[in-house]
Amino acid sequence: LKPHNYSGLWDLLGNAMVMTQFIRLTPDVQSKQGAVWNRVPCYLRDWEMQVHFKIHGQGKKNLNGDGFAIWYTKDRMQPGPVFGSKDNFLGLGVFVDTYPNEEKQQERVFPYISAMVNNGSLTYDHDRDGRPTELGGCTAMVRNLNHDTFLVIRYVKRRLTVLIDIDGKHEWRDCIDVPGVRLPRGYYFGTSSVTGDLSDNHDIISLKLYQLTVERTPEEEKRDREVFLPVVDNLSTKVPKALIKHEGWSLFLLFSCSILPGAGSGGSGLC
Ligand SMILES: [Ca+2]
Repeated sequence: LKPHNYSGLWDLLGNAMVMTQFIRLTPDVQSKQGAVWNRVPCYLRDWEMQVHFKIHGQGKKNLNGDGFAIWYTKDRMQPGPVFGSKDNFLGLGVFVDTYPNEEKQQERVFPYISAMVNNGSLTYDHDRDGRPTELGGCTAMVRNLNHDTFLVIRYVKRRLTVLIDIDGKHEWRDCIDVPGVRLPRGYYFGTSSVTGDLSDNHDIISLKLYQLTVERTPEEEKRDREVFLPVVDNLSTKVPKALIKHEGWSLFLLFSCSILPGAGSGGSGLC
């Protein structure tokens, strides 16, 4: 996704605006929400989404909000309360949460990145910054930086990892690593953001999707067979049951679907 070639494959929602060098999901203004969603369902089995983003605004420490989400979900273009998108979603959400709503627990430093997989039955607990349903997370000081900030979501052999490059050193740092995540194919990529009483500019400079090619043993082929609802193996160890109502690998970048300004033509027809 790059601004000049976003139009054929991406839809804007709400207050999102196409600027020269980025897409602004929200401006640094109260009570805004915006999103951009890809139109083409993704049928890749193993993939990596690279997000180049910038969060900046006038608010001083923790007087800014609320952050943004990167989605791989069945539910596209549906505004809602989870960083500007639908709750009880089907799929994956990775949240860059810049405002600590939960006041009691002071041990967590914000901004905080977390991930959630939902089969439609779970509600994101905004007042607790999603703690009850998070699969993992890390602190990431990503506001008002002068250098570029990146996040990668990698999904290979049912393993979900999130890595960040936010220190201006061009090094990936581990943030989230969860095995046994089963995501259906044919969902949509998107990103959304919301501001409330507090605000920030939430800018997406690029989104790049890569197909990853990995070899699987026959056992892994069987294990990784297609699913029709998102599932996390051994979820009970991660999420309290009360909230649920009902190795090594090699990769080659085959193509990229680039969605932002100045990115050239780059294979964007594929995703
Ligand atoms: Ca929050």
